[in-house]
Amino acid sequence: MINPFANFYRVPTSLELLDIAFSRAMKSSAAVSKNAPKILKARKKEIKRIQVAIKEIIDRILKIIKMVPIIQEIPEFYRELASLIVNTDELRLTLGKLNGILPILSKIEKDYKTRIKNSEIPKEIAKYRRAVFGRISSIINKQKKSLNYLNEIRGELRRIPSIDYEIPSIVIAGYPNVGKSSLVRLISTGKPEVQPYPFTTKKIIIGHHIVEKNYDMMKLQIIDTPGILDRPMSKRNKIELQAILALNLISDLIIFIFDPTPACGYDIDCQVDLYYEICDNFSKDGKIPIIIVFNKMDLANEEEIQFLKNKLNLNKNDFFLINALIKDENVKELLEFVINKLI
Ligand SMILES: Nc1nc2c(ncn2[C@@H]2O[C@H](COP(=O)(O)OP(=O)(O)OP(=O)(O)O)[C@@H](O)[C@H]2O)c(=O)[nH]1
Ligand SMILES: [Mg+2]
Repeated sequence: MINPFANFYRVPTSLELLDIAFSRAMKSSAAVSKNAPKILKARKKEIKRIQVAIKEIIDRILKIIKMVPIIQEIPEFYRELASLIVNTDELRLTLGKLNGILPILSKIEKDYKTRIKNSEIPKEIAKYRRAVFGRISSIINKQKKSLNYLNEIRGELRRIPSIDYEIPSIVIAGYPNVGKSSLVRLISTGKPEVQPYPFTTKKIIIGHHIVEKNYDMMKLQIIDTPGILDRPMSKRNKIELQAILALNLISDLIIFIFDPTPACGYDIDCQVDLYYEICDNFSKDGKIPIIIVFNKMDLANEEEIQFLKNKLNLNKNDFFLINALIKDENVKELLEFVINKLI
């Protein structure tokens, strides 16, 4: 499904909104016969200006409101992810405020139309129109913050990746700095940043892996996630919680990556505890397979591998030992195993 925020385009500033509305209004012309009395011409001209200005603003505000999806109506993954990235309550409130000015604008239009219709003095009519423009300006200027806020958050929401619910998703998870993004780069079209320090990946990134099976081409989604620390859920930050969200809501299979060496900077016990937590919470009673990968085999010595293996009570065939920087036989074996589990 395409990211529901994909159509959240740039919002005009309050100044732009007023500029457009007033310049359109002043360029407008009312259809009135040449021979009509002066007072009638003045009424028609000013009423038209008021109508055009208010319609322009109402249309543009409605367009803004419509291009933001209703948070409660979008799929849970997007809803939860959006609420980790921005304050969705504030977003809802902001749209509500914008919506709230529409009836006020309509009422101003109605009130002043009546006044103009009842006036017999051309100067007074022009004064009424100027009064309307003044009221519009003050209403829209009060929305300056709201409009700016929408522009501030829209980029982040639009950058949420689109998930295809029809194709299998493999979530790569583990402690920070263990080599998750390196593996995603190696086996998919996704090109997340790789750095020798933790928390390089700060959001969910999706790559694809194409598989040929029985002459059919199939796509898998390979999902890179931020590193997660072994700590209570309530203590996890919004970056870690994005990884938890992917594990919980979009994984068909999880690859859990361990770094058996000291290179990642985190000790084995913490990584093991996190692994067990993920098994307990996200394997969905075994329906979601969790594949164990020991990474950085080029750095790991025999003792480090044995130590981790013993900690997890594993046999030789229960895990894959890889170097996430090289697509060698081990990585190919891992991929084959994963593909057979999924399709
Ligand atoms: N020697 C060696 N280095 C590796 C291997 N895999 C990853 N690295 C290095 O480990 C560091 C971290 O790699 P990333 O792929 O960014 O790790 P990550 O798990 O995505 O890290 P975060 O996004 O911060 O959680 C980088 O310097 C990588 O080059 C490996 O198999 N062998
Ligand atoms: Mg990463």
